[in-house]
Amino acid sequence: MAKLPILIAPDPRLKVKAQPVDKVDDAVRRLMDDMLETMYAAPGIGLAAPQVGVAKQVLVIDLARDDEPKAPLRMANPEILWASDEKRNYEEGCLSVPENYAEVTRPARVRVRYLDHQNELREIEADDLLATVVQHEMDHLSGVLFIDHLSTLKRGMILRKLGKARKVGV
Ligand code: K1U
Ligand code: ZN
Repeated sequence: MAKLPILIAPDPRLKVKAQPVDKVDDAVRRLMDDMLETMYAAPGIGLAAPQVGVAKQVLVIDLARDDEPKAPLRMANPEILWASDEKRNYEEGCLSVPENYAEVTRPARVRVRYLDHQNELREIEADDLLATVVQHEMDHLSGVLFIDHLSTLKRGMILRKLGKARKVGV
């Protein structure tokens, strides 16, 4: 497994629409495992392939706490089949928008269909934090960042801060 560099906004590769995979083969499985290693090292609770510069519809999530056994979810070509009318607000973060957090409103529950690491078609109903994180990661596959859900003013402030930090090499 390999730890991959994580792209930081406003990198244009974060705005690209990812392509579906034909099947989950050894190369996609390796990407999923490298993404998990990268996510655990960051540390984070989710990661989407565009964040490591790969424009493929692949994401990983692990919501297990430090004192719990690892519980990785590996998804390719995820699709939302159903979303609840009920909404949930959550203060989101993003490894590609470091040190910035903001409340985002999303459906509280979603049913998601995806290919797992063995190329098996699966469906899950996600609620609570899993619903938030899976929607955040699926946004990455469409070139959308959590800051795109904020006002133009707030997004501009965050992007300017990140631009300044990049110039001074923070
Ligand atoms: O960049 C990413 O997409 C990962 C992101 C996932 C996420 C977090 C919160 C709400 C929505 C999506 C992160 O993992 S940010 C880091 C983080 O939340 C965290 C890190 C260590 C322990 C617990 C949480
Ligand atoms: Zn993110």
